[in-house]
Amino acid sequence: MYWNEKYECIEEAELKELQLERLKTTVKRAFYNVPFYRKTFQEIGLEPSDIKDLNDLQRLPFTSKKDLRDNYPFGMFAVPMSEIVRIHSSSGTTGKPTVVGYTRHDIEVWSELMARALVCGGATRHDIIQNAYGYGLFTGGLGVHYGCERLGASVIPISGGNTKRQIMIMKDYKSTVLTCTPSYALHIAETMDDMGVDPEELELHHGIFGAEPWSENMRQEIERRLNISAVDIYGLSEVIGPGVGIECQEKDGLHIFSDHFLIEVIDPVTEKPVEPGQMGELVITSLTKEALPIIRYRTRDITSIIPKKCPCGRTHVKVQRFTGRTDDMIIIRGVNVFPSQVESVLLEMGGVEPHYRLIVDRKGTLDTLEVQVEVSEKLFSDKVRGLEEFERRLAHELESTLAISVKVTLVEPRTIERSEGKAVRVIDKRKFS
Ligand code: DLL
Repeated sequence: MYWNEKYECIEEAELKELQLERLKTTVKRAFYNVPFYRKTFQEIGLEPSDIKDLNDLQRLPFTSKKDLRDNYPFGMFAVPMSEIVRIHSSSGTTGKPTVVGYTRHDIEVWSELMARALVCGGATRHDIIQNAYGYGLFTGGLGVHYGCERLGASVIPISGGNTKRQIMIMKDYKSTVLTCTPSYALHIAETMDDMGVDPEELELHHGIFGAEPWSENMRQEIERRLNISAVDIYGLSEVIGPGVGIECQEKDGLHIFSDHFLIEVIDPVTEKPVEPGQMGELVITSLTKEALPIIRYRTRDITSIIPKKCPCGRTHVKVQRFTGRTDDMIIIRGVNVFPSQVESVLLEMGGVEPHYRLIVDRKGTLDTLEVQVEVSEKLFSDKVRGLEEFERRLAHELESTLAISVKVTLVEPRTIERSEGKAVRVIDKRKFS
């Protein structure tokens, strides 16, 4: 089922034409209204009229998070403040946050994209959607909320946190769709267990989870524990918020809404495009945004283009689920490690809970990686000998996947902090020494 079949299933030639026309408008808007863009274009001698076909995208300069920070708070806006009807900001933990703005039309486009995303993810106007993404400066809460209203579903604007109340409301209001981060979905499932609530008794049937990386194994775990079907939704404040892309019912990669965003996947070092199917950094150009046109934004998110038609009928380009970000990739003795790789191995093994933490440190000149993971209640009650053996097996599995030595520490159930939003998986002590 589609929300907007005309655009979601648009024919390739027609899509390209639309993209080109919109790219030209966006480039003009940026050049004439944002001093930052005018300066970076002029530095390379580029005029908006030089954009003649879609390949010319590659002549445009990149935009980075630093550029947004340098123009803090409103320097990247292409419209006067009187045209701005909403302000959000990114959840960045280091340095100044990045601030983003929306015109009334931007909010309309965003609501339309989120309505599309919800339908693509399995929701209909008959659903009762419990929206447990945080409301506030974070784009998750309000972004999903407006999409639910556009769709005509009943949205419960519960926001994140207060987990027992979430479950009570889920039961009493008969919520059918849950939207939140995957780590919070898992926390809800665990709390349900504690409260003796059986997911079979609930009406919940779909989950739309994103805002952080999660593995295929984690999907299966959440689906099993909540007795639902779960899809992955992607987005980022700098580009619009949630609703840049989402999985369809095929659950095999995320469609990026190509009538509103142009994507490239580049090698982060050479900055050249990689072949379809090859991993690289996702770069996004907005095609319809008024307040904050964004040109070739370096997302730092790692994925690859799936060079196949999707059986769902949507023609928009698909990307692989995200393995992480170039900046949450940890380099240990020269080897690149993503928390999501660790997650996959842990869940594959069984006997542990999907609550884990990576502690990176340096002993002398040598980097060390410790993986702390909670054991299941059952395993924990086994003899210590059994646990030691299990620790060794886990370390062995991790070492063969990551190709570095790993110390595994099994910790008691419920000792790793739970998240109500984005989970923090890595503690890198090297940065503080
Ligand atoms: O996280 C927007 C969002 C809200 C997306 C709700 C999905 C659902 P930011 O706080 O600006 O915006 O963070 C954006 O989060 O660059 C990725 O690194 C990460 N991220 C978002 N979705 C996914 C996902 C929102 N599905 C940053 N898989 C992005 C992996 C994701 N990482």
